[in-house]
Parts: sequence; structure tokens; C-alpha cells
Amino acid sequence: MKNTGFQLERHSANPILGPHSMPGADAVFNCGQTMYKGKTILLVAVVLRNDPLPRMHVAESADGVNFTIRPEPFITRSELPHIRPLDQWPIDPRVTYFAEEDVYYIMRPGNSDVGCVAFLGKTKDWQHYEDIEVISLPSNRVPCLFPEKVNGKYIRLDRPFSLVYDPHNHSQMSGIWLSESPDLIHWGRHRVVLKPWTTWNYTKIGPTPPIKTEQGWLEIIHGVSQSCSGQRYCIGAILLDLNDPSKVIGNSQGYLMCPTAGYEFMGRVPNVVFPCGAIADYDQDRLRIYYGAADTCIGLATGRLSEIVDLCLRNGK
Ligand code: BMA
Repeated sequence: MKNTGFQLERHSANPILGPHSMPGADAVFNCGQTMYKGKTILLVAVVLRNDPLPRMHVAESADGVNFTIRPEPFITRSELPHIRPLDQWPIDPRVTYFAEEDVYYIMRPGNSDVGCVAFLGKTKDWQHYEDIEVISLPSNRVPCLFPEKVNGKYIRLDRPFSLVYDPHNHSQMSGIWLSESPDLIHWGRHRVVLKPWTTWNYTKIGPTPPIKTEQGWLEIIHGVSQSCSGQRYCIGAILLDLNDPSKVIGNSQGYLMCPTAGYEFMGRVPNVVFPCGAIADYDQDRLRIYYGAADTCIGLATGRLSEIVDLCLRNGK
């Protein structure tokens, strides 16, 4: 395997959000991320000390570092009768701005006692949220939407819990799949994109909403491995073909970041850096990743967009 010394750079103000940012919070963590009217918007998962159900709040920032969390939740357990029974642990939102429709789609896992499904919702203005549909059977986690149609179809990535037995290392693993839809509700033509391939991710990998670049769709992923002290979550990247995004054309091979900071080790779930998306500042050739750390707080990590794409292309499939 090709080695890489590349590492994302942690912001000196990390953790930029956490339980300290909101009265009564036990955790402010994994967040969807996007730009709205020049501001950075994070849709953060919040666990309160005295409420058994997480909720999602909007956090806004003019400089991308100092955030204000709105006190009222933006997404709570759905009221819709076809969604509510499946919506027992609302976390991990993945936000996609769909320019053609000027709408922000939010995909999230619906955790429930009959399994984990995928939900679709949307907002136009970050004031009103609308749940739309249940868009997968269980077990399916980590659903996320492409920011534009490809060959006339909506495209999504996700991770079905297809616990495939790997005869080579006697383990089970789950990988990334792609599907397409004419209307965002009905999904089909499922394709395997990638299965776990190496030490830092051999248990499972999961996608985030892709970032368009000239060379391909940049996909920031998480990867999970297992040791005698539990699971470790790292961050990596792959590059997908622009016209056939089921085809992997680049791979960072090594991780871009693994837990090394104190706030990534110490918390509710130690040893976790977890991305739900990334923001490309094309004019500055910069990628910003707001990642959940130890399921407790949020860190900001950055890297040069072109360097990450080059790394994927250089290190290959
Ligand atoms: C995953 C998700 C994430 C979480 C991670 C580590 O399965 O549930 O929300 O950050 O586990 O606990």
C-alpha cells in the first residue's frame, strides 16, 4: 500500500463547539455543514443531560470558527405518522445544497427498534424544516445526496449493513453503495462503490455528501477499525468519476486524520473523529471539515482541496 504523510490541519481554536457551547448539553457533536447567505451553517446533533432523545440545532458563523447555536431545536423526532415510529435517535444529519432547486436536502439515519432506515427532509431558508419520506429499508446508514443530478438522475451514497464475510481476514465488513432516483423517493439501480480495504477501515466505511471538483467527485469518508480497546474512527478520502460516480478513480489509501488530540480521545465515545460532510472554499483552494470528536464536541480540520484530490489520484484506486 502507498504511504502518505498527509494530515489535515486542526484549527487552534478546537474544539470549536462542545457541551461548553450550550447550557445543559452533554454533547454537541456530528454535524451537517453548508453555506447559506455567506454564513457557515452547521446542523449539530445535541444530547442534553436531562433528555433521552438527541435533537439537531442550527449553529451559524460569519467566520467559520465562532459559532452561535440557536436555542430552539431545528429537527426533533418527526411528527409524521409514517416516520415517527422509526425516528428514535435523531443524529448524524448530512446536508446537501441542491443549487438547481435552491433547496437544502437533509438525509439522516432513522434509528429504531426495527432497524436503521434512511430519511429525507429539506429546508429552503434554515428557518423551516420539512420531513419528506423514508427512502430505504433497514439496515441502511449514512445516506447522503449528490449536489446535482448525474445523467438526469438524483444520486445518493449510503452504507447498507451488508455485513459481508471477508475470507481473507475472517472479519465482517460494510461498504459504500450508490443508487439513483428519478424523484428522490424511489431509489434503485444499486451499485457497490467500495468495500473496506485496509487497516484503519477494515470494519466499515461510510460516505458524506460529495464535493464536485474538475477531476472528480471528492468523497470524504469515515473508516472504522477494531482493537482490544474498542473501535477507532478515522477520516479518509476517495475520488469518484464525474459521469459514472459508481466508479472509484482515486483513493487517499491512508487516512487524512485519526484521533490524536485529547478531545478526540476523551468523551462519551473515545477515539472518534467523525465527518458528516465538508465545505469547499474553491476560491481559497481549501476544504473545511467540521467533524465530531469523541461523540462529544466538534473540531475543525482543513486541507488544500487540490492537494487532497492529487493525493487521491496519485495513490490510485
Ligand atoms: C456511528 C454513528 C456516529 C458516531 C459513531 C461513533 O455508528 O452512530 O453517530 O459518532 O458511531 O460512536
